[in-house]
Amino acid sequence: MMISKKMEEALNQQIEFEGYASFLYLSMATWCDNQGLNGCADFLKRQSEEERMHMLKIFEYLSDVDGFALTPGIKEPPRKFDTVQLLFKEVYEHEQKVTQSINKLITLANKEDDHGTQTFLQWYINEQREEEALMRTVLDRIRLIGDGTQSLYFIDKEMEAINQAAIAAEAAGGGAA
Ligand code: OFO
Repeated sequence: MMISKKMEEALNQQIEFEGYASFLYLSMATWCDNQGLNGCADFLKRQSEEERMHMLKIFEYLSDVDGFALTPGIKEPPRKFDTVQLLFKEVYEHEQKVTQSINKLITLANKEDDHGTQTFLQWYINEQREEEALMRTVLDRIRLIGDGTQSLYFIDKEMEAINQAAIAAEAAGGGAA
């Protein structure tokens, strides 16, 4: 099976998008680490690894369909964030953008009558549903904790617990949390 140039180009853009997400979350992890928020940093490092895996999956797919995956130049993500609460809001919004981008890819695959790519992209649809649900849980917990004096301590503890639960779910074969 050979992929159309249009589809190849769009998947290469997605490679860049996933790569940027990986760097963005890594940069966020570094900032959290610097603020002493180790639970948040570990959560974001795992998310960063996941995004890298999403990027690599497209490399492999393009190679399977006789396409050419381009290694993107990734623009530097922000280094500083206002608050940890706003940082996680940004993660959620970024995930929503990724979902929109996957939806566009599926629309293109439909137009191109490319059933192979449509099937390949189904994995990303499920992944995005899980990621958005996870990030909504994170935002709900942060909201419930509120902004009392010890809120950063409790947010960090909560993120550590969410991260451990995600690792356990992955180990049990439950996919991305
Ligand atoms: Fe790959 O964008 Fe999130 O999961």
